[in-house]
Amino acid sequence: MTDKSAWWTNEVASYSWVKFVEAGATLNLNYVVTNAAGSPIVNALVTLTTSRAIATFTGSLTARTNASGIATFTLTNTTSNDLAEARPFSPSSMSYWDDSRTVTPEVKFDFTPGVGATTEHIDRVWTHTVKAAGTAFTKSLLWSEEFSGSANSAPSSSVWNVETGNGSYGWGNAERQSYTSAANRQDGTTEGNLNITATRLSSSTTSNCWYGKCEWSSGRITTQNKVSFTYGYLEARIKVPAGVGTWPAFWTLGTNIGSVSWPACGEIDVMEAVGKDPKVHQGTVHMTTATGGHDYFYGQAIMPEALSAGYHTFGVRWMPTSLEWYIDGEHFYTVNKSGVGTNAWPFGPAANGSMPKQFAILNLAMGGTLGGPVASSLTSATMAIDYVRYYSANGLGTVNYN
Ligand SMILES: [Ca+2]
Repeated sequence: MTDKSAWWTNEVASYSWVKFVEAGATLNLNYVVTNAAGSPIVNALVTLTTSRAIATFTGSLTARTNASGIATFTLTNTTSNDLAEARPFSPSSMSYWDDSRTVTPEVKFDFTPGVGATTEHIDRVWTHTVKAAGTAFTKSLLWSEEFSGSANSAPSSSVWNVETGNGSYGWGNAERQSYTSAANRQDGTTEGNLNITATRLSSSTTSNCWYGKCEWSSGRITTQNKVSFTYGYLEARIKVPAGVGTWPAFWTLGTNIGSVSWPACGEIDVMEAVGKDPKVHQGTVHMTTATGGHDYFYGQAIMPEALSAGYHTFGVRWMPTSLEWYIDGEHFYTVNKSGVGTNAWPFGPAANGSMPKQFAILNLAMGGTLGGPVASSLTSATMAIDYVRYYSANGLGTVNYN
């Protein structure tokens, strides 16, 4: 039988046991073979049968029990980190895996031990290959916006541009809101927040959106042409709103967007959440394909409770050949230049040697392609941003005042 005491527990009655294994890591499995009286059987041959799955492992699938009746298997997970699942936010809790999972691919591997022809007692181990942890680094603060202005004041115009209107086709995403400057207000508290508030408009509004009279007002600010960043660690502390149809984001675009357009400029979505999936935080990167099309990669952190229940820090460590996403200091997703195939990588030095620069954007969209239909009962939603901070990471990182 499986020596459960040595490793993990989940669904005791089901004989189904879950183990998280990082891509590239080693998995040790121990099985105990006993006779009907419970005494160990020495030198019994134990054979592992395995499922066909996306995950791959190397190592011997046969072992003999030792003097204590234990057969030990040492298996190396050879699954590519790029194929691995996003790391669950808290691997110590198995509860996420009991929920319906929407992550693809679910990189599972199933080990089932057998002794001789006896298969009456089947224990199985489902391994989930999760992405390797982010690398430890030292942060040094280079720039910050603490939103410590007086109550009801606008964010500093020396740092932030206020964008207004409904854009083209709802900012390209069929969004329902029209942005106004009045939606962006600092709260004057000791903590100092910028509140971006979305408000359902009355039917008498005169503001027009792509679909007719605008249903919502909200806010969007950017640091374009004022502050941008090259590499380093960018983080914001945010409480996202609750409500089906909300779509808050903290993200960046390349400062060369005016010359090369999107997505060639590159886009890093440090934080993106939608109210219809209240426990899910998503990190995404956008770029062009070799033929100039659009491609993107994303990872999710699935939280134990709704994101809107409190503040979280959302960060990205940007290195010339990789991006790592963090929530509350916990790494959950990595995209490497080596993992994007023939796509362009606009996050490293350009062919002419110029350094990439990304500026920051904070906004609260309503509805649209990702936000989905807005709940009819929702009349207001507020995204609170305590700060945006930018650090060098292991000495790498530059603030640009353009
Ligand atoms: Ca603050």
